[in-house]
Order: sequence, then C-alpha cells, then structure tokens
Amino acid sequence: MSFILYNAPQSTCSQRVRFVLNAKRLPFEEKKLDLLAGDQLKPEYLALNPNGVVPTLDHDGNIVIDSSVIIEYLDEVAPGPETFTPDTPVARAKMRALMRFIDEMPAAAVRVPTFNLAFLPRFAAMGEDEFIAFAESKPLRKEFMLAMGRKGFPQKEMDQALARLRRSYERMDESIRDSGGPWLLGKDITLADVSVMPAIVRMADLNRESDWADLPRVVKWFELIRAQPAFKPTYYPGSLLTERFPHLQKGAA
Ligand SMILES: N[C@@H](CCC(=O)N[C@@H](CS)C(=O)NCC(=O)O)C(=O)O
Repeated sequence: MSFILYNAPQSTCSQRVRFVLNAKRLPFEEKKLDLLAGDQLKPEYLALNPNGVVPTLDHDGNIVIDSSVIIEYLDEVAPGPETFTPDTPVARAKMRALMRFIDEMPAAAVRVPTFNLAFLPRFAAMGEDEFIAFAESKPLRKEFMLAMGRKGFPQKEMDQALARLRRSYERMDESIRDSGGPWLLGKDITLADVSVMPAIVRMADLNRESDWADLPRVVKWFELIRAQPAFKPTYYPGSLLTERFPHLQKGAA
C-alpha cells in the first residue's frame, strides 16, 4: 500500500490523519502545502480536492478527501496494529455521532481564534483588493474569510466561538464520565478522540488551557493523548502555531 498525504504541518484537520497513519505505522509520503500562500487553491490541487482545503489522501492512486472520511477509510483499509473503530454497530454509531458533533462544534469554532490570533497579521498586511481576491478564490471558506475581513472577527464572534468550545469541553467531560473513560467512549481510544485532539491541542497552543482546568477528566484525557506514541511524530516541529508565529509566544508584544 502506498500513501501520499497532501497536508499542512499546522492544519488541525491534517493532524488527525497524521495521527492515525503514525499509530498504524503506515509509511506515507508527505506533501506540504503552504496554506497562507494559497497552494491549496492551485488548479492541480483543486483537481484532487475541489474544496480547496487540506488534507487529501492518495492511496494507491485513489483520492480520498475530508479528514473524518480519511480516518474512517484508513481504519477500514488498515485495521491493524492499532484500531480506532468499536466492534458493535451501536458503539460505532455513538462514535460517529460524536465525530459529527466535533466537526460541527469545536473543529469549526476553533477557526475563529486561530484566524484572529495567529493568521490575521498576514491578512492585515495585504491590500484590500488582494485580500478580497484571495477570499473569493476559496471554494469552501469564501464567506468565512469575508466575514473576518482584514481586521478580524469582532469580539462578539470570538466570545461565541469560545462558548461553543466550552460546551465541547463539557460534552467531552460528560462522555468520559458516562463511558467510564479514560477515553471519550470508554477504555479504548476511538476516532472520536482523534477527531477532537487537534482542537484541544490548538487551544492549549493559544494559551487557553485554563478554559478546561475545572474539568479534571478532560485534563487527564489530554495528558493521555499526548502520551500516545503517535502524538510526537504527528506534532513534529512546525506543527504548533507558537512555533510558526513569533507574535503568539508568551511575552510577545
Ligand atoms: N471538513 C474538512 C475541512 C478541511 C479544512 O478546513 N482544512 C483547512 C486546514 S485545517 C484548510 O485547508 N484551510 C485552507 C483555507 O482555508 O484556505 C476536513 O476535515 O478535511
């Protein structure tokens, strides 16, 4: 089996896929796209992924897009040595329901603080026409970019995103409690844990770890996922925003 992963080091959606590939010890060729330079909008990439986003997986010439779909696909084509999908249909349905919640809530909400805190200086430096042309060229994120503008999302939108993230931490806490933990759905790690991992890592990277400090089950879950052997190779140097954007480092003006 040969895998090519089109992705970006700091992309949360890409990090899901790298984690599963690493956990399964599947060798893959990594093609890194520069998202701020617009590599994902070039015709040759759009031919693979018409949404103009990463990640995209090429498995022996078969193109699979969307991180949630890709990680389910990988668990089907390479069920060992580590598997992330429960055995019974009921448990699988629970996992998929949680994955849909994660895509709709934390994975979407995390874009607002990410763009406002990390990427904004790059867009603020563009001329208005250049920014609008860049936004207009995005098949999936045009309206998101135009709503943000070169000045960033207003405080109200930041607060709403943080509230959606908070409800996500609470849902994680309930899920760990109800399943008996330590993972979201019980004693085994599943794709739901992998799906939410990058949003939590991102918020910690943005120095917001205190937002779930009162939820010890989530604190423990975070320690556990960081201790997985697949974690370190997934978050290789350059995967965190604080490594790439000096203005985010503590004490930066
Ligand atoms: N639902 C898609 C979303 C992919 C997505 O939003 N990717 C982001 C990086 S995490 C991206 O490529 N953004 C580029 C852009 O906004 O132009 C997935 O999970 O694969």
